[in-house]
Amino acid sequence: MTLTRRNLVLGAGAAAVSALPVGAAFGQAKAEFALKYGNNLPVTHPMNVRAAEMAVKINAESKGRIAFEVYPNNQLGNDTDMLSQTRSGGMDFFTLSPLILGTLVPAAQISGVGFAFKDYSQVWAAMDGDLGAHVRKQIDGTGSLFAFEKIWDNGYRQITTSTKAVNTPDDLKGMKIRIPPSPFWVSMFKAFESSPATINFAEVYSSLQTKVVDAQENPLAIIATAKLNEVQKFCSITNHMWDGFWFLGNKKSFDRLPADLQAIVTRNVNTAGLSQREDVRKLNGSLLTDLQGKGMAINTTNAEVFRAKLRSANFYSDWNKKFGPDAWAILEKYTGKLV
Ligand code: X2X
Repeated sequence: MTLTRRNLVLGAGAAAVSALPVGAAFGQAKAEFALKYGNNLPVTHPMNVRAAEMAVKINAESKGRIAFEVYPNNQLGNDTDMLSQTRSGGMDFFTLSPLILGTLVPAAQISGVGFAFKDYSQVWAAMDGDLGAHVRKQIDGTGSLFAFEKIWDNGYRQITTSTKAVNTPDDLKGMKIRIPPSPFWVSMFKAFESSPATINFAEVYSSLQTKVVDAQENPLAIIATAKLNEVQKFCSITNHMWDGFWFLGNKKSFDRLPADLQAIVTRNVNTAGLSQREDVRKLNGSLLTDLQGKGMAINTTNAEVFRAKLRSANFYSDWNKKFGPDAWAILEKYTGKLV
């Protein structure tokens, strides 16, 4: 069977708990190094399309010495489980939002400051520049984890609800909104005077379906690939933060690889990350009509009104203090003055 991106990903869509079928492609004998990578996104999300491709390349370039296995869609557990497994070595790689990583590395949350990055040119200048380097150094400081240089993209986050459109911050007052498990996200949505509930992504669809929460926030690519439009009526374009996915590795596991295999993994993870960024940007830019066609009511908003609300709640000054002046100065080097 000729392996294409499409049948790799779709095949995995039907699979139960099993890795995307990339190893067998080369009829490879038992590999020296079986490497497990897990993530929390649907099989059809660009992250898994590119991850499946990347795994095929790693296995081929290592001449079968590596069996790189991709476990999508929370197959290895929810984010909290997978972070703990990657720290312990139960998993070798894991892609995680800097803000959820903030539960372990508080400094990592700085890339999620609300309305900080005006556009993607600022995002990549910062994340491929000194801000990304600063955060990766903090991740290294955990002693158990490291992050590859090129952060993968999640995109700008939008708010969806089953009850009403969000036109101004006042519409968020008292709203039961799901947010990922992160102190930073709690702080932002408390500043908006909503009632945030921290829930792992694995449980988001069911929490919305059963009305445990009325709202959530995510980039359009996730709203679409996770089919959240089936349980959400309104989609308010707030672009309230940019979010990414650090491609995290277990240090001990990676250090066991010979240098030539480390180089193959590193080059392919970073290259796949750059391709995934382009895919996510294009997909996020193309989904509004698609989601409208599926019945979602879309509205735009004025970012300055939401930014002013955060300012009046001391959100920026509080986090300036928490991250410290040096880190905040690195951020503002790319965004301009935020407070
Ligand atoms: O949990 C979320 O909302 C998600 C999928 O965007 C992240 O992994 C941060």
